[in-house]
Amino acid sequence: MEERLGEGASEDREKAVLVSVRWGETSPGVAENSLQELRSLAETAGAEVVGELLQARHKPDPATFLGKGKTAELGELVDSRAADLVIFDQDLTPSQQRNLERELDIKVLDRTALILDIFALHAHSKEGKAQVEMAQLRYGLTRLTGRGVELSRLGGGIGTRGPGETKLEVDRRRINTRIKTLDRELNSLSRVRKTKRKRRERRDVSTFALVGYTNAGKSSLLNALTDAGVLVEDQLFSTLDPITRSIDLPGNRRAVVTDTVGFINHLPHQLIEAFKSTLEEVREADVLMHVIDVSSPAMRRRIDAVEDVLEELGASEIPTIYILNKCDLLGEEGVEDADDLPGGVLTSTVTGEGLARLLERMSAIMATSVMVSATIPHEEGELLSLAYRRGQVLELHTDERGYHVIAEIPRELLHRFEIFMKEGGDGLENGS
Ligand SMILES: Nc1nc2c(ncn2[C@@H]2O[C@H](COP(=O)(O)OP(=O)(O)OP(=O)(O)O)[C@@H](O)[C@H]2O)c(=O)[nH]1
Ligand SMILES: [Mg+2]
Repeated sequence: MEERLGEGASEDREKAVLVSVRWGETSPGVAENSLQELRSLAETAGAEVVGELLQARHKPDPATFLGKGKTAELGELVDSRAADLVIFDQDLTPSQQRNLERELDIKVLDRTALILDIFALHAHSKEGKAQVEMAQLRYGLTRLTGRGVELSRLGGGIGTRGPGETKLEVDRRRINTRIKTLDRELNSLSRVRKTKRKRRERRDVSTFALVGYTNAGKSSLLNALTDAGVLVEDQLFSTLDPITRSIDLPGNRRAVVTDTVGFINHLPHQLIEAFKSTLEEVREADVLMHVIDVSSPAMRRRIDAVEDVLEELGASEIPTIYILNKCDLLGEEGVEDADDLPGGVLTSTVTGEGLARLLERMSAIMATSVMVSATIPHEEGELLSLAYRRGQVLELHTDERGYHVIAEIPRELLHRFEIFMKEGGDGLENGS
């Protein structure tokens, strides 16, 4: 499968022309970065980039996204470079995509379709494949109008068509049936994952989840810290299936670290939705390790993009260690704004710099405890047992409102208790 990743002879690879539109307020630097990212995405998907077109506009043309003149120019570029497809950096509406395909007589993809394609290429596990298919179907469903020909091969077989139905309705029904099947499959796979996680929780191990922009070095870091032997590649979205390894930390502490799928600017919503079981590993982690490529000029925007996704996952309250990775690529001047990132640790998985400090930091986070006073509703009894297992319960009484508890818990668990704590915040820091 990996042969498709740009290694084949160049004539086997699809030739792509990239198009990006710079909106009024976007700076040229940001637009160039974005186009460069699209280039990596296209190459990761196995395409050869044979041309690029950038247009500045105030708003997209409702029919063809680009203006008339630019569309004609694009047509000429496609012809002169003998391109096989055009990839837009922005998302197109189904009708813009259709109009462009008709006008240019060529396959037109948008950024979301391209990212979905890479995910499809990199999905190996049963769960990964099912999640990608789910995202693709959801994406396809919104573009079904008039494009039934391509989508019809996704569904069941002859004999599903009822009298008087149009092809479109049949396609829609097939897709919905398949989505339902996948949903069931994913739910049962997600239960397996949950059981594994519960078993870990019962063993009282803290869980750290690596998060970050794609290609930041998350898998490299897991390998460097634990000899995990995870595939590391200079391409986007190498890792899709989460992998968990245990780790010994200074001070005789044990924890587990999970490496999971990377994020990107405008991570397609269908993917976040479909990968919810994989991304649970992030949401349920005690501590996040946000890996940042400090050598990237787009570092700030990438941090924001990652934080947006974390927010969407409901994971933004989880304590976070910022890891400024690839510091071996920095010049003398270092990173200017590293100080704004609380607890940032500079690391390099190439030279090993900072790794010992990172382990210390992880251990220190586990050693800090806080006092909480909370009223935990009866149906959240799990939380009470968590306080018993991982902390020390100092006072407990029960009434119809729930369990009134005063406990000393590891700081990393505070966010789980916070919503049940009384106003005025009684999370007092103890320890280091
Ligand atoms: N120079 C340098 N390169 C690094 C460092 N860490 C990782 N890399 C390189 O960065 C690329 C991406 O590394 P990965 O570990 O696959 O990144 P990832 O965050 O897991 O990426 P995805 O799984 O694709 O989201 C690889 O080519 C690594 O060799 C580092 O500290 N310094
Ligand atoms: Mg990875």
